[in-house]
Amino acid sequence: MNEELEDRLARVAALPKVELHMHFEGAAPPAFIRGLAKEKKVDLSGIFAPDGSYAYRDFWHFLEVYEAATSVLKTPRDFARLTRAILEQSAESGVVYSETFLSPDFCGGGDVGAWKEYLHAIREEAEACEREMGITLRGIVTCIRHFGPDKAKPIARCAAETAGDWIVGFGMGGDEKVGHQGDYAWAFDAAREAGLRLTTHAGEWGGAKSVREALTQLQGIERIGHGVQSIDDPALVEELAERGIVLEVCPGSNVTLGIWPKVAAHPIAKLRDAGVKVTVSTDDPPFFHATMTREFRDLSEAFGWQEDVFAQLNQTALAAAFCDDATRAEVAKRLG
Ligand code: ES4
Ligand code: ZN
Repeated sequence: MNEELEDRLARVAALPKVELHMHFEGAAPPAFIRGLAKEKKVDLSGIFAPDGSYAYRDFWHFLEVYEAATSVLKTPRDFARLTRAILEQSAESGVVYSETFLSPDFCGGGDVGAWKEYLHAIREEAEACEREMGITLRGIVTCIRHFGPDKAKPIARCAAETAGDWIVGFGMGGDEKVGHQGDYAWAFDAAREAGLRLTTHAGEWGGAKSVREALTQLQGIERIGHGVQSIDDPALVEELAERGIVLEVCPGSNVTLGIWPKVAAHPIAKLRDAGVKVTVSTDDPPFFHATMTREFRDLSEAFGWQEDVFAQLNQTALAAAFCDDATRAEVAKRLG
């Protein structure tokens, strides 16, 4: 690698970063989950590769391994410990603001009282980390699509009951090929009426048509998780740009799961050139061997992007963050 490129990648890697799309349990370091499994005497050996990383065959198997890993996260205290492990990991990548998807399914099974206890523990630890490390965390309550619309209703109730300055959004993850976005309209409506901002996973696996579905079958969607398959529908790309819909793009995740063979073939640059508001995130960092530093470096190497492009990506992400404006102003100071 020539010296000029190395210098550029080092400068890009050192930038502060804003991240909007990270699944909380999916960010759990494998050593952390292994440690909890040992403490609780649960045999999770089947989900780890010989080198200690998570092992899975494809996206659908990943969702199974993910659920197995979360099975050792039982108490609010476990989630508080996880909060610290995740924020240490993100802070190491220079992340100064992070929005994370939290699933009450894994925090009391959708019971509002239990969810409030888990949330209290997570928030308290996050605020301690903010004081120590200068990283701000906010939560987006997330229902899981393949659990079905009936399971999404109590999750939306959990979201509505805790909507405020920390739980700032509602979203949906899970298997995009199950059902339709509109099947979950009740949950999204309840969340929106409680003042929450909305994002949903589409256009990672379900094609451009799944992005259209998100925009037509749900009201008030401001951001799309992934959304990158929109590239196959030029009229949709134009619409996204015109409406200012923000894409939470996770290039490393997409490449690891084989949607594109390498970052240089990823459509993020084309989407950006077409005027779509793109942002960059890690999705489930240890599962995909992703870090925000690596995302920035790989994009710079693949597309020749200089620091100004990454500064712009950060500004787009901060403007699209669901936090209040006082928080946004605080984070803006950290971006310099
Ligand atoms: C996901 Cl439900 C869920 N969890 C973690 N990562 C995901 N990607 C898409 N859905
Ligand atoms: Zn995701």
